[in-house]
This record gives sequence, structure tokens and C-alpha cells, in this order.
Amino acid sequence: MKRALITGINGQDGSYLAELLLNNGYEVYGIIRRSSFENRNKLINIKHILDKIHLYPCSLEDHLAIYKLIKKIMPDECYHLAAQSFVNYSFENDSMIMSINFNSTLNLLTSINELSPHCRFYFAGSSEMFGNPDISPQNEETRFNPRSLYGISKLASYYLVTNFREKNGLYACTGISYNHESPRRGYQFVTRKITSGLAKIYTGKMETLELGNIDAIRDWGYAPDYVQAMRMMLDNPSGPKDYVIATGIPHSVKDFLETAFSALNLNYSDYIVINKDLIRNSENVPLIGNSRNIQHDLGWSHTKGFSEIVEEMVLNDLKLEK
Ligand code: G4F
Repeated sequence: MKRALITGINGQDGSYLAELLLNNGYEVYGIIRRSSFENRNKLINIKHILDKIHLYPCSLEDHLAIYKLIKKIMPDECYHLAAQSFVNYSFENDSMIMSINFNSTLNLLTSINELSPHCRFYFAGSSEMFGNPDISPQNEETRFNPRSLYGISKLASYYLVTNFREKNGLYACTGISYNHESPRRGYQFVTRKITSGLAKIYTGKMETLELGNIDAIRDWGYAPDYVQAMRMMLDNPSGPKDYVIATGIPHSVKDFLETAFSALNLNYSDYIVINKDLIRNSENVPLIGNSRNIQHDLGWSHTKGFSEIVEEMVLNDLKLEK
């Protein structure tokens, strides 16, 4: 039985990936923050599979702890999804982000390299590595130009992964994922903020919703499709390779609002208040991905369209609110 280790297993992607791997006969191990282990609310996405997975509370910044864990588990595959993942364009408020996001990747790769070099390694990269790109859509050849500490930290990890692949011969690769959503999305991201806010408005618990730039464009896909791509990338017949994972279809936050509110026969403009403090500066060229390479090489494609994703999220939040 193959052993897979997932960091951030209790997050949106980690939980879908754990389900996928369990269904494929894997023994699944997860690393989570100690605080999440102690707070059962943080395990909500994996509560239905808790008896099927092995959870280890551990700080990814603690090299010795990671080393010991890799020695104990000896994974065949490692999916490094955990990160401080909320994108803040202010460089003042994120002093910990580089340390958490970079050292976690370094600790995992050095331990795997020494103890379990056959282990295949997936790193969750991000479209934020392109930041303010020269062109849109972006592909694997596009120049990186991160504009947030989050993007810079992801890019630093990307180069680590590339180095361990090229210099040490590890099967290690980065998926450059664009935004991907689902009913398990964190509440701080705009899609969930809208659908959970809408559910509160619809049930009379809230009157208005404050947002930033609603003309911002994103490439929104469906999270379960993106974890399929991760799995496929660790099974690439031509060896470890980095890929852009995206739908290639642009939508604005306004499109999201329109689709969500009209699903409940409401007009979003009656409920939205623009808060200038929530507007980000560096969003000139849209982050839209060209995923032709992963489609061609691995046969991956997205399965769920924009409206279906929005409606699934709206109905889920309405159910939770009622
Ligand atoms: O939902 P968001 O906060 O996601 P963002 O910044 O694009 O990042 C997400 O996707 C990246 C790519 O996969 C990941 F790397 C990252 O970890 C995360 O998962 O913002 C989406 C858009 C932005 O253009 C933002 O300016 O929505 C706009 N927006 C407008 N009003 C808002 C708001 N975003 C948030 N979070 N809150 C608002 O009130």
C-alpha cells in the first residue's frame, strides 16, 4: 500500500486530496498545526475521514520534528499544500510569511532527500508567482514577477523544488495553481466571503457586504479538479515537470456577485458596499492561466464551470446558515 503525506490536510485542497488518495487505496498521513489538532472546528473538512487517516500535529518550521516524522512515515508521495495562503499586498503585515512558507518546503525537501529519496514531491505553487505579469494568459514560460510576500515566498519554494529536482535527482515538481474554490473554501477569500455573506443577507442576519475591487479579474476553477491535477503530476510518465493548472476563463468579482445573488433572485448592487481599505494596488494585468501543457501531457481538464461552482457554494452556505 502506497503512503502519502499531505501538509495542510485539513484545508480545502488537503481534504479533497485525502479523499482522492483514500479512494485510490493509499495510506494517508497528514501534518497539521498543533492549534488545529486541539481545535476540532479546524478539522471540519476532514471530520468524515478522521478514522481513516493518520494525523500528526507538528510545526513545519521545526526541522528536527519534520525529519523524525519523515523517518517514521517513509512516504512514497508528499503533497506540500500547507502555507500561510491569504494574499496581502502590504509588505508590513506579513513578517512571518517568508519564514513559514519557505522553511516548511526546505525542511521537507532536505528530510526527504536524506531519508526517503524515492518519495515523489508535489509543491503547491501559485499564480501569485506571476504577480503583475507582462502578458495574460500566463503559461510555464511566463516571466515571474511577484507583487506580494506570499508570491515571493511561493517563488522561493519553487526554486528550491527545481534545485532538488535538477541537482539531487528528486522527483519533485510544482503545480502553478490559479484560484480554485468549493464549499470548503476559507471564509477570508472573496468567493466564500460573498456566498457566506449572501446566505446571511438572505436569512435576514446581515444587511450589506463590504468588498474591495469588484472589477478584479480571476481565473476560478473547482478545487476537486485541481487535486486531480496534483495526483496526475506525481504520476507523469515523462518524469517530474511543472505545470500551470487553470481554466483559462476570466471572470470578475462582479460576475461572481451577479451569479451568486441571482441564484437567490436578488440584485447584488442593493447589498454591496465598497470599502477602499479592501482594494489592492497591484492588480493591473489579469491572472489567467494557460493550462495547455497539462492538458496535452496528462489529459487533465477542468470539469466544473463557473456558474455551477458558484451555485454549489451558495446552496451550501444557505444550508449552513439555516
Ligand atoms: O479570494 P482572494 O483573496 O484570492 P487571491 O488573492 O486571488 O488568492 C487566492 O488564489 C491564489 C491563486 O491560486 C492563491 F495563491 C492564494 O493562496 C489564494 O488561494 O481574492 C480574489 C480577488 C482579488 O483580486 C481581490 O482584490 O478578489 C478581490 N477582492 C475584492 N474584494 C477581494 C475582496 N478579496 C478578498 N479576499 N476580500 C474582499 O473583500
